[in-house]
Amino acid sequence: MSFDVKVIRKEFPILSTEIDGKPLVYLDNAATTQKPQCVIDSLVDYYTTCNSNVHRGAHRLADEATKRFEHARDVVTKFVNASSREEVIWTSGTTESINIVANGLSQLLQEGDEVVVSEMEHHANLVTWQQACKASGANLRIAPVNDAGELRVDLFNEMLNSKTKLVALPHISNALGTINPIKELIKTARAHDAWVLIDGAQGIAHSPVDVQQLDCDFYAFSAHKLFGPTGVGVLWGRKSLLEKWPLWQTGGEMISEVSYQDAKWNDLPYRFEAGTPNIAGVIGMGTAIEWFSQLDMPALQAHERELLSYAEKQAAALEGLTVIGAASEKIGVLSFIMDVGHPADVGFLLDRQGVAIRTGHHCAEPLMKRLQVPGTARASFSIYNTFEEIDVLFEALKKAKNMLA
Ligand code: C6P
Repeated sequence: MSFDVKVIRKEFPILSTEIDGKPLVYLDNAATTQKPQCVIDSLVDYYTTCNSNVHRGAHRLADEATKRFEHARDVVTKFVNASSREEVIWTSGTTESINIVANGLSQLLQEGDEVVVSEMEHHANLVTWQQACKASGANLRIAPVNDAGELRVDLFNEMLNSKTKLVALPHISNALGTINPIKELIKTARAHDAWVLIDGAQGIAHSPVDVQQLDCDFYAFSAHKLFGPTGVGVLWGRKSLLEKWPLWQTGGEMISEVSYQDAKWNDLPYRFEAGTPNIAGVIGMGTAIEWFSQLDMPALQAHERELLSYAEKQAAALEGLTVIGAASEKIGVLSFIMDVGHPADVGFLLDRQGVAIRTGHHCAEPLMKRLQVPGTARASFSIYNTFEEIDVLFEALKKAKNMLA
């Protein structure tokens, strides 16, 4: 299989947008990726041809909607190599996926138990556990990172003990791009009989994920960072654990029998899927993953690595720019500060030149404090970005620098 960035770009209509007459240079892919035409078409097609509720109707449209909806579950099952489709729970995204686990955990934790996270967490994988620990009297322990933004694996290992109930770590840091050695970390955690949740919001689009091989207990991700729609995502969980995990929401679909006084719960995966789901979103996610799966993953990874090293070379040559996050294993994320101005000013001036990046703490405020920066400007690359776009980024940064100086 081969990989041609020009061919890929043609599939994304938004990439031919202009901003104030300049071609859009979209470098905010860690926030959300753009959508290929086939994903947009699948949403339109669902609403145009078979809009209906799933699992309920006694009619043709409901059958077709249910068929497409459940097909998407099979697509995800294969994509992450889950051992059964019952392990794939639809959620509104990574945040809800983590909340389902944290809400259950808060009922299972006892005073003195420990939950371990890291200093590089997105708030979704931090505040959730803070709340679970507060509700139960458990202790939240934070594994440190070094100045390059890499997890201190030695200190993480020392932190685990017989009180560790759950370890929750990001596959890849959103703010810095650091790729964590999750296979090794999961192995250590499981040796202590701790459950492991991997926040896969960034990991899912940048490396193959095989949950059986990883041997974690939960893996959470969103469709929108994987070329799919917003408002939908997945909680993958080990079946034996999900079967006994405390309920999340109650209502329709998650029940098997109801009386005025009581109810019995449905089987997996529906047990965690109360109410009408995001049907179009789920179908669109399935299409996105089918589209992504036929690409050449090693070639995509090589392209992203080349984009990063090309950008890093230009960053090193631009006086006054400091890269934040120098992990040896990184995805295409260039987080930086400039000595002439605040990241927000840099972002504003880049936008005037058609370059879209994200600025601020990237929902990782404690990490910014740990690294002693007010926030960063973050350019994050995806499979459709080009070397020419990186040239435009650095031309725009030079102009921004002159304007701010
Ligand atoms: N990071 C970013 O710009 P949701 O919003 O539920 O789809 O994903 C939350 C989330 C959790 N963990 C990590 C590592 C993430 O990167 C994100 C989302 C975006 O970095 C938006 S804040």
